[in-house]
Amino acid sequence: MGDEVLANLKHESQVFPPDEEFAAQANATAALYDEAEADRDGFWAAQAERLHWETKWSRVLDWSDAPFAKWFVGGRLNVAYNCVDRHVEDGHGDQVAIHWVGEPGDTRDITYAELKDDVSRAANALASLGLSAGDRVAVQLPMIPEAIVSMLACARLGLVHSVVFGGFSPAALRSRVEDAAARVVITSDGQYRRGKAAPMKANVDEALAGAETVEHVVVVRRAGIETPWTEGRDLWWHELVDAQSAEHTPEAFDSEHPLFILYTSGTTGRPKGILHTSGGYLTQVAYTHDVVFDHKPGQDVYWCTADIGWVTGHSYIVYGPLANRATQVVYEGTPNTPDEGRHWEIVQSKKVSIYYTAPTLIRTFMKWGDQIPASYDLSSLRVLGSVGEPINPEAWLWYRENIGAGRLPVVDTWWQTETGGIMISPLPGVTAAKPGSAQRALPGIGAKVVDQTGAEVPHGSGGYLVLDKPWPGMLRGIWGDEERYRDTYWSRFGDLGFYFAGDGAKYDDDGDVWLLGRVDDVMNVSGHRISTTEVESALVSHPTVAEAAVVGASDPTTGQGIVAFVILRGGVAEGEARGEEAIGALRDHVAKEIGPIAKPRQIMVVPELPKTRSGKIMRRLLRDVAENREVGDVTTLADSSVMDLISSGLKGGG
Ligand code: 6R9
Repeated sequence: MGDEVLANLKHESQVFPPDEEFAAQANATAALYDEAEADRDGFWAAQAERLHWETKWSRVLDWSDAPFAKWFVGGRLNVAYNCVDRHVEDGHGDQVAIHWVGEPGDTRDITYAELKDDVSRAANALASLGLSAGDRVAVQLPMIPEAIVSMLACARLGLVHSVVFGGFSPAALRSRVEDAAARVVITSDGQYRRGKAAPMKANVDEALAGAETVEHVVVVRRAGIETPWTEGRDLWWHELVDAQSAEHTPEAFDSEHPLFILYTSGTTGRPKGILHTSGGYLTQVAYTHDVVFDHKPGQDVYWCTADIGWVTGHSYIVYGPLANRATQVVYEGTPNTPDEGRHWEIVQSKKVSIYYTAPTLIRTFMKWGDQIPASYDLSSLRVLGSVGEPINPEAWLWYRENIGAGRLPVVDTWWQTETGGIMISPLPGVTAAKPGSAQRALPGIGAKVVDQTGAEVPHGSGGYLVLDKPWPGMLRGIWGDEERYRDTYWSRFGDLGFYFAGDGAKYDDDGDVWLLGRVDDVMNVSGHRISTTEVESALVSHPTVAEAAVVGASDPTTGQGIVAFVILRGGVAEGEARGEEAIGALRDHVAKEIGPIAKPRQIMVVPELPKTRSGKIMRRLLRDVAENREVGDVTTLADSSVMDLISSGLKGGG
């Protein structure tokens, strides 16, 4: 296992205790952990009271048919009513729900009262197409208000939405539409990306050629570009929706009524349609959005930079924040349009107080330079969040220092499409934060690090992350594939009943959890388990390195050898750093930071790293390069030309 090695790996020794003033006003308290431990069902019942239930549940959890859970059994609610109408009824109709910022500079402020009207009209429109509860609707839209309105309109009618990221190919959309047998697709004529209007509807048409289940395509006019049209099937949003009544009475659905399907890529084969349901999911996202971000309705301005095509957008743009009556920023475009200060300009002008983003973007900001955020007024910020991959201590510290004025709480939130909501995270105002660690399962959540046999590993050791107790936001299955659900998540540890997350993790000496990346990203060098993430962290902590990706390449003597791909920081002359000497210095630096065992066999300087559209580095492709193989399937890359750039750069530059 190499546990000794892990135990010896360098820990970031800095700890940041919570600010007293912050702690005094924090939503979370240390007592929550004990309360949840003493009576888990009672704890979750109390969290469910955050919502409006048309009929109250009779039982908190039914786990008798594990791994198929039922939460808040017998309860009935309408998810959209909880996210919109009740805030209007409570007298907050004039509060802004969404400060929308379009990429070209157009803006829209939408109050809760307006959102209620918009969602009601859209629900009436979908109902007029003959859709009824349980039917599936695919949504492929850019980050425009209609995306959120569409999701809520589905929820209001009990329709199951399947949002497909706007950057996905026609083939990817088609397989998702077919798998879910969607009856309607909602899309737009085009989308703005880096200052240009790119077609979207044309791709949808390509995807739908011969797709038999789709009766209608509803098209939002966003880019004003010429759009191919299929008479009878295609309908303009503004013609269909705007004409509808703004009155719509929401119907209550069973707590376990399906809310959405969201496809996520597995390690192999076709994407899995992760199924989420209503009452438990909404309870968990509302609870976590409240305690993890310390959200104060009516006071905070919240901004999650994810796209609604990913689970983070579902749970922390749409359902959690709206259930909690947030005022939030929704931004349509890329972070460097028109320039690299775009996010900070938005924080400054909208007075954003809670900012939630991904490590890959934080490292990009680092690469762009400290002077960019420094030239904006970021004093409205009070909580910073991170999600999507392990955040290296260097990026964490940069984030706190440069965005958080050296004092704001940073919450590193671990969770997955499958978990529905945040599972492991510090609590601001409660937790003494450690840069790079997600630290501890939230109150009500059970997580453990175990070895191959399922036995919990001692402090200072690593293994697999498992979730050992059911949780309200958990996936209820894989759409149409019960067996795959059992096999993928529940079979690894036999009868122990653990959910296998697919992530490696370790406990530090205090028992705090450090995520080490996907299990398939954990390298095995001479029988020692070394995380790609820790080597990446070490590399990024060197002043010449902006971003690094590390893979384990097969090696005849050691099993795997460590191969690193690095992007250099702006100021460093390429020729200079490419030299033998500079690469030697980086290898020594890693040896110094982690130990000689972690010294990369090879370091390659590259201009870009291959990333998926959600910003995850595709190490599989880098392994192909490291092992001198032909590069594999690049279709899920955000930019498929990146691999050519890397390969040609290596040939050219040696
Ligand atoms: C929310 C989301 C899930 C995978 C997960 C893990 C990685 C996400 C993380 C993190 C370390 C964090 N991940 N957050 N790893 N620290 N704070 O990203 O969902 O797209 O399904 O990805 O992302 O590997 O297993 P999803």
